Amino acid sequence: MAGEPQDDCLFCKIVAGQIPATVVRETETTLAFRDINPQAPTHVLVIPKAHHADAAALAAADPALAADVLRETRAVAEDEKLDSYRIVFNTGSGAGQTVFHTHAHVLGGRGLQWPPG
Ligand code: DGP
Repeated sequence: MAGEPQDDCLFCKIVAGQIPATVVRETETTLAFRDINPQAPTHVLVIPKAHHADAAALAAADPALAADVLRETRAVAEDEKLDSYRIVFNTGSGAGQTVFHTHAHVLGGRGLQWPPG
């Protein structure tokens, strides 16, 4: 069911403390932690604690929670003193999504090219 923890979800396990992560911020509804395979000097993932498979599912099921995630991306950028940064929600396997628990990538600390690959 939307929002319920999933036994086979990596990020639900991080939320539950069953898998370690380098947490940089936490709110009642969100968690932010460093990506295990950073693509930039700052690469932080911001997730809702509740399980929603991707950004589209989150936006449909709980727009207020989607706003919480977006607010936290800004807080991460401030904490990391980034003036320019990119927020990415890979949505669907064709777009590179590999973990099906919504996450915003916050990438910064280097020049970023456009278009992305
Ligand atoms: P995506 O490809 O958009 O679904 O991004 C998934 C990201 O999750 C990818 O950049 C690597 C990261 N990741 C995968 N497993 C772990 C993990 O166990 N810990 C952390 N911190 N990050 C992970």
